[in-house]
Amino acid sequence: MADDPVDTEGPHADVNAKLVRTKEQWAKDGRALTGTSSDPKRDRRPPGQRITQDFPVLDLGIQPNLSQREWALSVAGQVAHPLKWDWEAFMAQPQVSYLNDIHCVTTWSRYDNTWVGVPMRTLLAEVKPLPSAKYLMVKSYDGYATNIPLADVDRDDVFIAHSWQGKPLDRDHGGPVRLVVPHLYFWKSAKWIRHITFMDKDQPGYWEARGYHMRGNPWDEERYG
Ligand SMILES: Nc1nc2c(c(=O)[nH]1)N[C@H]1C(S)=C(S)[C@@H](COP(=O)(O)O)O[C@H]1N2
Ligand SMILES: [Mo]
Repeated sequence: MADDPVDTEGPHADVNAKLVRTKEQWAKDGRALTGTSSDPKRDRRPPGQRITQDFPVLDLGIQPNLSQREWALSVAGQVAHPLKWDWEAFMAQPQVSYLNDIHCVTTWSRYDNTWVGVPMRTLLAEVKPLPSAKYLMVKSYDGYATNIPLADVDRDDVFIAHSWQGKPLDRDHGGPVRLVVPHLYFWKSAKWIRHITFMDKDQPGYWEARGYHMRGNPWDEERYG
């Protein structure tokens, strides 16, 4: 398709196969599990996490090179009003600043990230999920996908980001546009988002099909399923 900057058949040839195998093995081994659980209200740092100052890049090794003009987000499935936002429509939505911590399943956490983006609740108000909608599948331009319960995005702290630390989001961190779901492990925060499908039944995304947890709450160490 002429409007497809990258292949839509899912990640294949360019995927960093070694990295994928390593992470699958970690899931089998239960790597980094401490066997403890904690309360996010009491413990800022989830069990088994260590703080890093830098911002590591983690993906499948395919980093789509998308201009703002080439990017668009479509939403379909169990919703009353499917939508498609191109860059202009996206930027016409309410713009909100956020401050949060992020927690990667590979054990790094990064505190005090500042972001600007569109609240997920703005998108939900537009599309109006049907009563049958219980889960989302979020799909990206690199072929990545991740599933998230609807209840985990129907929150004030979940948003669709275009800027980080006062600058447009870099390509390697998901620019021009990524999802941010700070209360779940960071693999749920899809970079280069392209499509969201609302579903009645849960289905695994890319990592969830390879041993990662279907929800991914860091304070309960939901690293692997
Ligand atoms: N589209 C896409 N989004 C993705 C990924 C990916 O491979 N492709 N990797 C996930 C994983 S495993 C992590 S830890 C975070 C990393 O985000 P960062 O590279 O900005 O640190 O992105 C998540 N979102
Ligand atoms: Mo990750």
